[in-house]
Amino acid sequence: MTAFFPDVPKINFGGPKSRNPLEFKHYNPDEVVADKTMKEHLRFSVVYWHTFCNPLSDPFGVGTAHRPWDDGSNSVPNAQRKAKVAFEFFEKLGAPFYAFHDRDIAPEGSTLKESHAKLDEVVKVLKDEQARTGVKLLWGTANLFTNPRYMHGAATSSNFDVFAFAAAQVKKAMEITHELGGAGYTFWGGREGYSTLLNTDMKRELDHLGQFLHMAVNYKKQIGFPGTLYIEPKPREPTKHQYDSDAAACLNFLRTYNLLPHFKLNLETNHATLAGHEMMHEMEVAISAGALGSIDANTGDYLLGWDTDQFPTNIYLTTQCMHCILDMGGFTTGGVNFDAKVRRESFEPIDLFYAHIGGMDAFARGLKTAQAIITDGRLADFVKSRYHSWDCELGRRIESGQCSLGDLEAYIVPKGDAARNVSGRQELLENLINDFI
Ligand code: XLS
Ligand code: NI
Ligand code: NI
Repeated sequence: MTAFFPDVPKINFGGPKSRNPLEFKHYNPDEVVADKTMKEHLRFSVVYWHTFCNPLSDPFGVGTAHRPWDDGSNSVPNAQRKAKVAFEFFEKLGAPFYAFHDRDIAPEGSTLKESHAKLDEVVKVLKDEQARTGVKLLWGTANLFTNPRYMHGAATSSNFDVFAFAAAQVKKAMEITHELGGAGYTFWGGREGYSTLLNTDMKRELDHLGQFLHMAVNYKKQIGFPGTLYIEPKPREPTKHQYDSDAAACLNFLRTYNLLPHFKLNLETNHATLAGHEMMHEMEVAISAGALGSIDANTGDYLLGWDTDQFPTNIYLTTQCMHCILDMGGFTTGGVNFDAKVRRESFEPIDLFYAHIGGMDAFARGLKTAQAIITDGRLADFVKSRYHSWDCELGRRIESGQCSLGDLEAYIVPKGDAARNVSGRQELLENLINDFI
């Protein structure tokens, strides 16, 4: 292990009584919860972009991040060194996965060909480091939003050449993801949306996006990439109207263009908040469609209206997330991916450790709490019994599509009125959850 973080030892489990900020209090990777170890349940992943590339700037000031290993150049050796820093971080933290955009890991060249070549130089180092440490790639993606060429979007750009450029960039990003054994590949819409309909042919842009994704599906088959393709919904930011604004909008888009069999969703907490939903709502929408793949674990600030991407520390939130995940039978290719960044004031390298340790502990507690709620069974029993009246002959006929309005009229008219309602007991259930937290 090289020593870019000389003051940080391997992070171990110290237990709930530990007061050492460089120990886990709750995340004990080998501890079994129900049927699997915590490590297998949670599949933690560190994001390259926020953790190793984000200078911590904001609209009012330049970056504050102190990153002694970064010489500030756009050179390949600087990127290769950063790759080693990243793997020392993953290893010390005990994170089994990581995720990147093409432009996080290597600088962009002056032509696409040059950019591809630079990528290859860094991928070699990533491959060696993966082999050395056993850390795996959760998913890769292409950055189709930072470069000014993408001002009008990428797959929805009004400029055909930009569409072609984006396609070639995705092709290469899929290739390197495959080469690195990635478990998935993500499409976040970036600038796929619009600011004003005065200059926008919405239908034509959506048709282009549909075809773009079909080409990606075909290429996945062509190269034999076994990973899952994900779409990551997000509303409003950066464009006013993002096409992939929330889980329901994504599912509708995927169904319209016959893409649903090929994609799952990667849901991010802060994006749910911006869409005016709770994360749990987004997760249930995806699960109902059999399309929840992975989560970008972070949290927003309810007083700030933008994607602040903070580390999740709220046990109520992590419990809800893990309850959904356990209910659907756990992750397959997905994981808990910390798409989160330290605050601008937390500029020292060690803050990156504190942030991730806290997020991992919060999810470990969420996992244990959710499992305890499931084992207890009262919550699930309540929901089941709430629909008890449907467990009748006519109910079964409706649910299997074999009932008419006339049948229902014949049933209800002799009764005169519907049976009395029973309480939804929201407060009792909220108290029940708090018994476990
Ligand atoms: C931005 C998104 C982005 C994706 C990957 O808000 O969360 O970081 O996760 O492109
Ligand atoms: Ni994200
Ligand atoms: Ni985000």
